[in-house]
Amino acid sequence: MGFFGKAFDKIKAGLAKTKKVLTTPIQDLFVLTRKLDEKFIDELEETLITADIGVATTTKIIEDLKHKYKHKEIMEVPQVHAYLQASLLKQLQSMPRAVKFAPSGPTVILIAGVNGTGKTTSVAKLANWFRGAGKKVILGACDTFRAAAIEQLTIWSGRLGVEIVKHQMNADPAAVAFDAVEAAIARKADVLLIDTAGRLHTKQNLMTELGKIRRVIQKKLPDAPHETWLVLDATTGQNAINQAKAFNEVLQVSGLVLAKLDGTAKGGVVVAIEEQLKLPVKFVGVGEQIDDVEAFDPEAFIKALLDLDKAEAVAP
Ligand SMILES: Nc1nc2c(ncn2[C@@H]2O[C@H](COP(=O)(O)OP(=O)(O)OP(=O)(O)O)[C@@H](O)[C@H]2O)c(=O)[nH]1
Ligand SMILES: [Mg+2]
Repeated sequence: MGFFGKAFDKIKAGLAKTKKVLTTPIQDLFVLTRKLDEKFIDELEETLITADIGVATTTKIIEDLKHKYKHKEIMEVPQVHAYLQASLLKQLQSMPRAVKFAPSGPTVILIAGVNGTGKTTSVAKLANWFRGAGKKVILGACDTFRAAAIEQLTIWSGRLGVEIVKHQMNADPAAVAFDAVEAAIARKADVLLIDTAGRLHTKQNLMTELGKIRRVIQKKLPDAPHETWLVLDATTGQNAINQAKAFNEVLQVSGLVLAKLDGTAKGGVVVAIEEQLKLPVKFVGVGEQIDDVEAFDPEAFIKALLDLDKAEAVAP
């Protein structure tokens, strides 16, 4: 197993790394000495926006809080903290988060996204993650756009000791996908992860090509791809919304991989992205190493976002 052997501990440890990279302004607001008043609520509103929780979610939470404050249902700062925790958790828990595995045969997971968001690295990390969960994994190198892309995934497959299906540069990516599905069936793989070339969501011909990859996969396995994940760069901000809309049109995206969460202090972006896209974040990327991926766990995330370990002292 070598240095990849720790994967399963990682899965069990939950969002340990996410917790380490998350430092949000929300954590600083809840101090013992604060009194609950209009000023506090205004500050909370500002802080939630600053933490990238998003306008829609923030407005909903603040309006509701103001109502509860007015009717004396919430009178102290620790109650606000508990309320905030409960509302955010409720929102995140309403999303279907678990990986949807095929009832039998290989589970095909198609990975897409704009250039440089972290697709290939995420494919490698996910391969390691699924393998840690006892799955037999195979990779499909459908980014045939650059020779370096095929090489990058080949190196990962070698390090991980998982099989890879690839063609030459400039080959039809749909043909590679077809072969990869065939190989996954033949080798009795549990999970096939398909890497695709980065593409600008506004480039119609490239988006059409993605649709073709999907249709060709379906020709071989009618209920595949079982999952289609859009990789978003957590540091991107609002443009992620436009990307997701365009990819969703050609691919019926079933979930998000939010890479580079370690590159932003605004972990709240997970909440905003889900609220706006109505798509679940299934995994988060928290670094460049092979084990820097975590299944997104709302409870652990909220705990980290609101720094609940520290807040225990403040709790009622
Ligand atoms: N800090 C950090 N860096 C990441 C993460 N995921 C990917 N990267 C880095 O982001 C850069 C781009 O990653 P790739 O996986 O090649 O991105 P891609 O989407 O496959 O890129 P294209 O195929 O060119 O579209 C690399 O330098 C990665 O190491 C992450 O979770 N955290
Ligand atoms: Mg790539």
